[in-house]
Order: sequence, then structure tokens, then C-alpha cells
Amino acid sequence: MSSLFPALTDAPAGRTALRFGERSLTYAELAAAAGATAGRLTGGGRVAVWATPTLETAVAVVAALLAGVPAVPLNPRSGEKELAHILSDSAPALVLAAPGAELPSPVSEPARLDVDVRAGGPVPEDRAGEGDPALVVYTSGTTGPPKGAVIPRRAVAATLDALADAWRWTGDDVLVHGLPLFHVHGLVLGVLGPLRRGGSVRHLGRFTTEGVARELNAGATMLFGVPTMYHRIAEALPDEPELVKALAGARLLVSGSAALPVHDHERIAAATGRRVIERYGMTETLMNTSVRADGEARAGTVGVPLPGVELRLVEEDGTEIAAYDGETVGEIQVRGANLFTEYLNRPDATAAAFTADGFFRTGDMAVRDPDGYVRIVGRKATDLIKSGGYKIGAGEIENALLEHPGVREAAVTGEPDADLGERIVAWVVPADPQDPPGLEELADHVARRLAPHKRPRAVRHLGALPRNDMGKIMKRALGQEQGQGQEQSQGQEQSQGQEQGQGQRQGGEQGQGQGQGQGQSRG
Ligand code: MCA
Ligand code: AMP
Repeated sequence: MSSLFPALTDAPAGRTALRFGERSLTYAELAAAAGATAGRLTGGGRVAVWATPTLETAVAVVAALLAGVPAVPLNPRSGEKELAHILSDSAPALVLAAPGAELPSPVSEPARLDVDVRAGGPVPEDRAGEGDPALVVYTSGTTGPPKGAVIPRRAVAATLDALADAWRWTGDDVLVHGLPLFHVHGLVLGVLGPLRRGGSVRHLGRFTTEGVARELNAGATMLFGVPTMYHRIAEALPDEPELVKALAGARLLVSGSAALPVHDHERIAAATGRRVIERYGMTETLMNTSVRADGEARAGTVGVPLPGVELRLVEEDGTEIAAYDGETVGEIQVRGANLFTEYLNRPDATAAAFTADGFFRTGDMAVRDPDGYVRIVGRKATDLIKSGGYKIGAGEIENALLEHPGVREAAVTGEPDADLGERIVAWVVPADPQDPPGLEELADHVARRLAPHKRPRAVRHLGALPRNDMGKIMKRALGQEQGQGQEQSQGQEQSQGQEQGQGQRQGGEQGQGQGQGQGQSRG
């Protein structure tokens, strides 16, 4: 029996485990397919998974977990530079992919193993220990390339069991989502979560409001999404009665990965009578807090600490804040079985991430209400941008921009965006002011090297970047210079319209583009 997935052998006969579009696997079929693939992962080391939103990705990850081999999910849209970094850092022995999936050149180095979802093999004996790595998930920091967070098997089990308690999540639940499978939200919560409970997941392939309505109206009970998805649902509700009915009938609507604006909360509640609940997590910590299924779904809060998670707020100097007054702001630090063990090959970064007493420094700033509800009010680092629920480091994009011959200096900030939460703005000093590189060119350049979700949505050309006496770029001043530079935003370039693209700042969101960031210049 698998300690992570007892349902592989225990689920009621015929129960569907996974459905992606028209294709599905029962628990027995999943056990056979994952068992067969696991039987081929005998060489040790890590395996990369070409994480398209398909059955093969789910089977590959379950197989790796059954074999006790850490899996490294790869974003199939990552550009060459990002893929090359992840592959050289994690050094996988194999890449697991769907038959026929085209792998770009950086991924041709490790041997390829095609995943056959109709194969049959026994579920292997569970030999891995609780502290052994289950996954290595790459996540952006403020500077440099993404770091691989090593997530142990105990963290996966602990977080999913804590959520089961908080959400009354059982094998009878049928989850619908359209999240990508190379991050914690879509993969750990969205795929491994239902499998640990012995329930079902229906993946939409890609998120659409029609897909959500169809599945929730056809027996699905829960929906997971990022705020951008709930924003799009809120926008669509007035015109889509099927969507209203679907949400009204759902057991649980859960949002996470970024703050869900109160306005969208309220629009959804008004149209459907249902409240979305928020949970708060991180790649490094998995889930820390949640509004409970039996608790009050209060807009603008991420609920209470999950069972097994110790959470404290601290002052700048590390002093613990005792107050539950809804006012005193401190950094969230967490400790528990849900935490990652290290950043792969980065002992320096790992050491810096933890306090002496083993708490992880999240970098998220919050207050606590008298009843313990946590409200996130911003982030410590101004160089981390959350766009569409993806965490994106400004420094990573600045470095990529500087590799463009038309860019002499670059600074990247996040600005409020009604749909994405924040959008990426590139402030660029062109090498040739007479011929500055345009938005499309720079967006393509970043998308090709890193990933499409990291591309700038607006480019502003400046004669020089504002710097302090130390030579550091003052990102706050950049915000104030907005409108003085030559702006090209996505809406403008695509539609030749006048759109300035200024969304509303989210309730409580603090700090983006307001501090002194890294900023970069050539040479
Ligand atoms: C446009 N596209 C381009 C370019 N311009 N591609 C290449 N080069 C360009 N220059 C393409 C895009 O690839 C995409 O293609 C399409 O145009 C539209 O892209 P975009 O506007 O960026 O996004 P979207 O399709 O509108 O997606 C919004 C989204 C997405 C669905 C909300 O952002 C999303 O899936 N977010 C989820 C993030 C997430 O899971 N975060 C979890 C990490 P095409 O149309 O073909 O797709 S956080 C986490 O795990 C922690 C633990 C937590 O708490 O959850
Ligand atoms: P990532 O590193 O991509 O896993 O993103 C983790 C970050 O997402 C956290 O540090 C928070 O800043 C943010 N986050 C996740 N869930 C929420 C939420 N419900 N509300 C506000 N921020 C969130």
C-alpha cells in the first residue's frame, strides 16, 4: 500500500481518480499505470516531468512518488534560459513526458521516458522515508534565477491532511480546476489532494468560465482557482446564468496564490449567495492558513493557522508580536511539518530563509484579528511581483532585458491590474534613444528566455533611471515618474487604443514599486 495514496488500493471499485477532458482513469487504472511507470524508475536520482495539463503528468508524478524518486515539474512554456537553468541545477536522470510531446533542446539532454497511461504494473512497496524529498518546485526570488524548493513527503501529507480537516474534504468530493501543474497550487493541492482523499479531480485543460460551469453543474463539488480566475468569474456572472447556478450549488469555492480583492468576493457573493474562502500558502511552506469550511468566510482574510502549523508575527528585529488587534503589522513566520527542507544547491539561501529556532521567514506582512484570523497586508520585498497568481522576481526579468542589445539599463516593477492583480512594467533606458525597443519585442524576448507569464505588459522608456547616492535604483521614484516616460502598454500595442492600463490597487496591497529595488545596468 502507498502511504501517500492509500486509495490506489482501497478506493471503491470503478471510482474515477483523474479526468482530463475526455480521458480519465479509475483508481485501479491509475494504480496500474503509475505502478508500471514507477517500475521503470529504478535508476535513482531525480526525474523531471514535462508538466503539461494532461493525464500523463499526473501519472508521472504519482509514479515518481510511488518509486520514492523526487519529481521536478517543468513548465512546458518555460523559455530556453529558464529550462537550461532548472535542468542543470536539478540534474534529472530522466524526463517523463506524454508520448508525442515535443521537447525543446535544453530538455533533450536527459533520457526521455514516455508515460503510458494504459500500462499495467504493481504498486511498489513504500520504501521512502517521511523526510525524503517528494518534489523539487522552482520558485522565483527577488534576484537571480529561480530556486528549487525541496519538498519532503511529510510536507505533502501534512498539508493535505490539514486541508482535509479545515475543508471537511473527503473522498466524496469532486474537484474542478484549470491550474497549471508545475506549481504547488495546481499539482499538490489540485491533483495530489483529491488522490490522497480518494476523491476525483476534473482538470479543464485550461481555465474557462464555461468549463467551470459545466463541471460544477455535473457533479463537481469544489473549485480551486487563483484570484484572476475568480475575477473573470465575477465579470462573467451577469451574463452566464449557468455559471451562477454552478457556483451557487458548489460545496466549496477556494481561492489562493494571491489576494482576492474584496470587490470580487462581494460580486460573487451577491450573484450566487456563496462566499469564496481563501487559504494562504507558499511553495516553500505549502499551506499555512485557511478559512475553515465551518468558519466565517470573511472577505480580505486568509483565515486561521491550519492544524500543525505554528504561525507568529514578528517585528523587524525579530521580536514576536503578541497583539491580536487587527492593527499591528508584522512579518509572518511559520514552523511545522508542512515546510520544505532546503533550496537545492543553495545552502546560503536556505540558511537565510530560516530563523535560529526553525521558523521560515515568509516575507509576507500581516495583522491578526482578535479571533485569530490573519489578514495579509503586503510583502516585505518590493521586488517580488504576483501576476495571475505567479510569483515573479523583478531581478530575473531585469537580467533578461539586459541581454537585449537595445537595452542599456532596466528596472522592473509591478503595478496594480484589475485582472492579473499586478502587471509587470519594464522601465528601460534604450541603448539608442532614436530606436528604442518596443513592447512586443521585449515581451517576446522575455517570454522566449524565461516564460510567457514573466513578459512585461508595459514598457516605459526613460533617459536615465533615478538612483540614490549609493547608485541603487529608486523604484518609488519610478512610480512617481509614471507618465513622464514614453509608455507602451499591451492594450495600446494590440488595439492602437488609448488604454493606460491602470487597474485599481488591491485592498491592502502594499509596496510594489515603492521601495528601492535592485535594478540593473549593463556592464
Ligand atoms: C501572449 N502570449 C505569449 C506572448 N504574449 N506567449 C509568448 N510570447 C508572448 N509575447 C500567450 C500566453 O502564453 C497565453 O497563451 C496567452 O497569450 C495569454 O497569456 P496571459 O495573458 O499571460 O495569461 P492567461 O492565459 O490570461 O492566464 C491567466 C491565468 C494564468 C489563467 C490566470 O495566469 C494562470 O494559470 N495562473 C495560475 C498561476 C498559478 O497556478 N500559480 C500558483 C503558484 P495561451 O492562450 O495559448 O495559453 S503559487 C503557489 O503554488 C502557492 C503555493 C499558492 O499559494 O498557491
Ligand atoms: P509562491 O512562492 O509562488 O508559492 O507564492 C507564495 C506567495 O503567494 C505568498 O508568499 C503570498 O505572498 C502569496 N499568497 C498565496 N496565497 C495568498 C492569499 N490567499 N492571499 C494573499 N497572498 C497569498
